[in-house]
Amino acid sequence: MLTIFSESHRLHHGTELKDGVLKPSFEQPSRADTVCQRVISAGLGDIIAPRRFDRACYVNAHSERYVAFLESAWDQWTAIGRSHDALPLVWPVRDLANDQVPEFIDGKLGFFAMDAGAPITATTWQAVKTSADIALTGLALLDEGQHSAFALCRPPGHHAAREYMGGYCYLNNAAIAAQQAITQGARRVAVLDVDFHHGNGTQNIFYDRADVLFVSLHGEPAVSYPYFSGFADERGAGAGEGLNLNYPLPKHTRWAQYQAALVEACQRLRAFGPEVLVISLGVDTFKDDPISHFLLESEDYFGIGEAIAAVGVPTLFVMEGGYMVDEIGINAVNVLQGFEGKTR
Ligand code: OKP
Ligand code: ZN
Repeated sequence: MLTIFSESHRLHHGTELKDGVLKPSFEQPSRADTVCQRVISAGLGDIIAPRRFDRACYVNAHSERYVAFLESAWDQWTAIGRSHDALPLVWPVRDLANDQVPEFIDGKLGFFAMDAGAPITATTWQAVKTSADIALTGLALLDEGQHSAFALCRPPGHHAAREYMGGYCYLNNAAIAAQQAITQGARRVAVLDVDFHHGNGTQNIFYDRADVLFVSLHGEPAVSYPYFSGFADERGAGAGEGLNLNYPLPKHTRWAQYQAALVEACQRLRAFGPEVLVISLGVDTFKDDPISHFLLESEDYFGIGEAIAAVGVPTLFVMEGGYMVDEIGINAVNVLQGFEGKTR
């Protein structure tokens, strides 16, 4: 399997609030480098650079005004003399929600964000754009006849919705690739999200769509970020009714319980008959992950790959989460090797 990777991801490293204190984010450059090293040491296949794509490829999954905001936020932030990471501090909750984009940057940051977990620095946009281009390059490889590809994206994308960033995510790499497949003529595309956290952004983008099935396995919202989505009764709307499937799982979920949900999810994916399958590949379901609370072991990740292979569709793997442990490389590559038929 080919891997698409760029060192441009290192242009992004930010801060986040942890226990009420601003600290370096768990979402660190070393993550992608660890996974890349494992791709090499495991002999997964060649590593190639991303191609460049036009910004029009990000619009459709996202709105024009949101992409324009991401491109210009740092300049607006520094124009008034600020130099530390740009972070929002006020949000349009429930009764305050309307469709007016504020003029001032502090208002814009809140309007286009779900939380304070997506800091913007001077070079964030360059890294974010390259990450989306990595996913689009992976999709192009499937078009050109590859049965699978690994888009080693960083920053991740699945919390980014049509019009907001959050949870370390800016552009939704997996959704952009899925949308590109549709734009290029696919009638049905499916996205399976196995990151520990609910892929609220991907759900948001495709919620009313009949041509894209979204399926997510994740920690139950009562105790897991992002807390306000990922419930089993969120099943899609309008033409997309029944085409959004959430599998919330309890704290301390282990492989047997996870596998049962995954196998059922994969049957649903297969029944939909997609022409392309996009996987939001997070490995923060691992037992030692510092911000999550499932208990998967490294060898279980082969089983995730096997279950995905059983769907029998050309598959693009898009890297999402997995934090601060050496095993993120092992676990991500175990999924890819499990998909290729290697079992333990
Ligand atoms: C991104 B991805 C929990 C804080 C949560 C944001 C987590 C974003 C996860 N103590 N902060 O889905 O891996
Ligand atoms: Zn996650």
